[in-house]
Amino acid sequence: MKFKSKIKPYSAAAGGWGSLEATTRFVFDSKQVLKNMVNLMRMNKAKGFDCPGCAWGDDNKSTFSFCENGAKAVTWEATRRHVDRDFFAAHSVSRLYLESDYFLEYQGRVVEPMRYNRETDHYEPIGWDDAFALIGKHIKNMTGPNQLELYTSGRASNEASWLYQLFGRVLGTNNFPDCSNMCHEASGYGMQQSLGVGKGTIHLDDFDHADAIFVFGQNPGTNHPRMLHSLRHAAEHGARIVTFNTLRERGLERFADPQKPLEVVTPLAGTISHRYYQPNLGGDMAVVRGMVKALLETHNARLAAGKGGIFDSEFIEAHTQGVADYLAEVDATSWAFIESQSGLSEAQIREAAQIYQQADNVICTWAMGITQHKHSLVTVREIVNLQLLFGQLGKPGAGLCPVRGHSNVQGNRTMGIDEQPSQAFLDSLGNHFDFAPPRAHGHNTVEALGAMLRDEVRVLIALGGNLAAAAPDSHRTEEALRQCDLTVHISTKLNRSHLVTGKRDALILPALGRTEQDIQAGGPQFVTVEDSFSMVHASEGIGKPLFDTQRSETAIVAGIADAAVGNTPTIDWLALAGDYNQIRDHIAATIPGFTDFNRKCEHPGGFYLGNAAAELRFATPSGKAQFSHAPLPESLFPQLKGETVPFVLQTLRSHDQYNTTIYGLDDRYRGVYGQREVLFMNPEDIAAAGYRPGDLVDIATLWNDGVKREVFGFKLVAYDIPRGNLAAYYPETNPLVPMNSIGDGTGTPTSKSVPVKISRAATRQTLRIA
Ligand SMILES: Nc1nc2c(c(=O)[nH]1)N[C@H]1C(S)=C(S)[C@@H](COP(=O)(O)OP(=O)(O)OC[C@H]3O[C@@H](n4cnc5c(=O)[nH]c(N)nc54)[C@H](O)[C@@H]3O)O[C@H]1N2
Ligand SMILES: Nc1nc2c(c(=O)[nH]1)N[C@H]1C(S)=C(S)[C@@H](COP(=O)(O)OP(=O)(O)OC[C@H]3O[C@@H](n4cnc5c(=O)[nH]c(N)nc54)[C@H](O)[C@@H]3O)O[C@H]1N2
Ligand SMILES: [Mo]
Repeated sequence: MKFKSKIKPYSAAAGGWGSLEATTRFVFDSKQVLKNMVNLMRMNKAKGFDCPGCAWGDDNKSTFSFCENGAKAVTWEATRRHVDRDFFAAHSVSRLYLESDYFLEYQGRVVEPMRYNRETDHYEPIGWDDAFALIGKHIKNMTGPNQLELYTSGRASNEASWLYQLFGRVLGTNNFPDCSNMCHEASGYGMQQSLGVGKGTIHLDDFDHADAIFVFGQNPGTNHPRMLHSLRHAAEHGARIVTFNTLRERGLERFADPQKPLEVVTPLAGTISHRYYQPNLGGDMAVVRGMVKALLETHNARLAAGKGGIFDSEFIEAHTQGVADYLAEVDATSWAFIESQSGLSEAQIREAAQIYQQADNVICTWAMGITQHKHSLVTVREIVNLQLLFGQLGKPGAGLCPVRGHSNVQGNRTMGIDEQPSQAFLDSLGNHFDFAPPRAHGHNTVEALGAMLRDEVRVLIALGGNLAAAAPDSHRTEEALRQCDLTVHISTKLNRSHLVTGKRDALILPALGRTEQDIQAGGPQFVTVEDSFSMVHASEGIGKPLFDTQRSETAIVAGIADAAVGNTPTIDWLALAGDYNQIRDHIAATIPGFTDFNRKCEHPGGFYLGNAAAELRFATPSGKAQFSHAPLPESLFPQLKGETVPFVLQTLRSHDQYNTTIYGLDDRYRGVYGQREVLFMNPEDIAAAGYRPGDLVDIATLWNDGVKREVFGFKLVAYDIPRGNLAAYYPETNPLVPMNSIGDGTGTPTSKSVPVKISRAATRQTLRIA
């Protein structure tokens, strides 16, 4: 494939014609125009399927409840392109390995189960029964249940993931590494520690009642486009939106609603951000600390003047613990340190604090810019602290909103895809099915890879996702996967993980997608998912599957479980897969909040799972919301023991990708076209280092373990980013993220702060063909 590459800054608003044009181009390109249009119209409506894009909530009000990137996700899935046995016969695995991630997925849907033949280096067809039997055999050959790793990517439905976790636990392991371990772990654990609940506390319509919305480290224009509607709407109603983002992101500046034709053709495009601040990578905890420092001064000054303070003392008194320790820590943090770590001036931080103070109701939202650092957990807790000081919880228009990634990643956790399940959950599972679930914690993603590298893992099963490309330290990750005896990928599309095969066997099992009809023995089935706002709702595919050899994820999981553990006295796996209502009845019996699950699914728009913290009930040891009082980190890279770090690199998404799925080579809002190996850099940094925009550089990680981590030939793009900070796309830069560089208390790879140096590209040594 040949692409014309150019760099051309984008000047229009986000959304608008650009996005309509891009959406229609995708819909019409995909050769299934009619089917695609029908799909789009039903997406996120009361009857139809849940958008497989992001986990933003649905209001079910507008006719076309979709966005450009949701349209891409759907058309990418509902393509007629496919990789069949002829394709695999024509291309060896070693040959395919040289291709780009874009090329691999572009080949289309996986058709039938395939088994790797090491002799010929080709994948060959295998029947479903034989595939299940092979997995069963490998699992029975294991000498302990923890030699199995069960990875999950956040698209899997509640039904499939609940069955999957039951299978693992019946077998005896809690090894459930998942994409969440690389994603929002800090939000879950941080909020759990502070509030006793690891989920967002607001409803979608709280955005209509907020006076201020603070958006930290996320790029909704690309990754949660429907959130722009909520922000836009809030701004129209007078809410002030304050953005903290290292990069200037177009979608956070101006937005024209592509579903409102007038906005697209007139200058009605709305300003999104009232203020836009660009902190250093990893600087947000210092930003919030500074805001609280400024607010504390005001509070104390007012108290000294005999006026009431500005903190919500009643709320603090009634519902929280630990405020004194926290405020002492704030007091002890100097402005000089806050400024140097945040990269913002005291004046900027005071200005943000003032906007916060002037608002009655405040929502804080965040995503990967907050969660993929070493100190992410305490950063999340710092944001919670700020909200607690002002009682911004348990009232309309206020609260905490970690904006999730994958469309059902939150639901997966609710269903028990968790390497650290609660004892209460295990008790309920054990009682219901009369068995003894394993109690010891299992592996998260990085720990699973470590166990593979130590040759402790025999079988890896992946329910969706693309672990080889999504995980850090690509070369070591691949080495890890190759240590397993058997790798099994339950996938919709060809991807890199299929080409990094287990020592003895590798299988690709073709799954139906969210958009497709799912017919089982008991008739047509629907599944359920949970969004970022704890709304659970049904999702029913409407497209006819391309091939009758593709199976639903739930059926595949049941087939594996049946072959590996057989029927237990109380579990008939295949019968469960024949009728998902039965699975939902078991979910109702084992997971809080799901009583009467099947009946509740009939409710259009779904049902709310509830959130105790939002009702000011805190399941913490003290029964109160807990202020944290962590100091700001001395350094973002203590491992480097003071070594000079010339640049900090973040690895992020372009507009034309869904994680490791690359839809195209453009990043429209950032003005990049036809290429992905680019490095965004401050123009003064470019000049100071003696380069010019367009020059090619190599990037190398500075780390403490002697391992060389480099990528080659990245084109410099001058960009509005603070000096010393860099950005480049994931997954091309995953080789740079050290596997042992993880968040404290989260285990999440530090994909948003990689210490690097750059040098002029010596030779262009790209491993993969674009
Ligand atoms: N179309 C599309 N939608 C998606 C995805 C996709 O790939 N494509 N992925 C899904 C998934 S799994 C997830 S988790 C989400 C990801 O959604 P995002 O978190 O928006 O994803 P990233 O592209 O990683 O963007 C991180 C943003 O945070 C900023 N940032 C990075 N580091 C810092 C920092 O230290 N401080 C501050 N203040 N800002 C920082 C970056 O400049 C960038 O704007 O989106 C989900 N939705
Ligand atoms: N450097 C760096 N690394 C990162 C990140 C980063 O910001 N920087 N972000 C991290 C984050 S937030 C996440 S969530 C992870 C994502 O990690 P993963 O979830 O593992 O990766 P995806 O790219 O979303 O997975 C794409 C594959 O999923 C399969 N698939 C798609 N739809 C379906 C389906 O409906 N069913 C099944 N069974 N399979 C399906 C397709 O075969 C496709 O190739 O990556 C993480 N890695
Ligand atoms: Mo994610």
